[in-house]
Amino acid sequence: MSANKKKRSILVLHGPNLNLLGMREPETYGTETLADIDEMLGRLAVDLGVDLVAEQSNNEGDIVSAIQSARDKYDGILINPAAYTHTSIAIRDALIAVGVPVVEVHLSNIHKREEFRKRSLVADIAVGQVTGFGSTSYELGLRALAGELLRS
Ligand code: CA2
Repeated sequence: MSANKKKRSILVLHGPNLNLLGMREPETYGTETLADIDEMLGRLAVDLGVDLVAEQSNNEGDIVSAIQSARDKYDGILINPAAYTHTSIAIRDALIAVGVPVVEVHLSNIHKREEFRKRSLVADIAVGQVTGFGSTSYELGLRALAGELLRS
């Protein structure tokens, strides 16, 4: 690492009900638990040379606060807003306000499910969206975000 390149840090945010992963609806969301996904991301972060902190909340306000607090602490956000993807102007506004690159991920393919899941309030303000690959969506999203940050 050259002297003027500091290590990049990434905040991973998981939205409501993702704490139930691996316990219900495996046909839609797979059999891995959230802890499994966070462990995988932690290992990948080491390989990619980035710092990573992961948080989950079932509460919209807590997610907004976590995004706001990222301002001086993190260089990018990897987020699965879960159901708030489709409804939360507050999360969208917080992501815009914090101004760091955002990558949106989903376990299921939101474009081939119910109509209401096809609209994301995050997609057009994100660097990109990875959807439909199970936990691999998170892996691909982290690789993409780390690549984006390490190039800048
Ligand atoms: O596919 C995704 O990652 C979603 O963000 C998951 C959300 C859903 O509302 C989005 O439309 C797509 C739901 C997360 C709920 O997770 C559960 C996990 C296990 C059992 C029940 C729910």
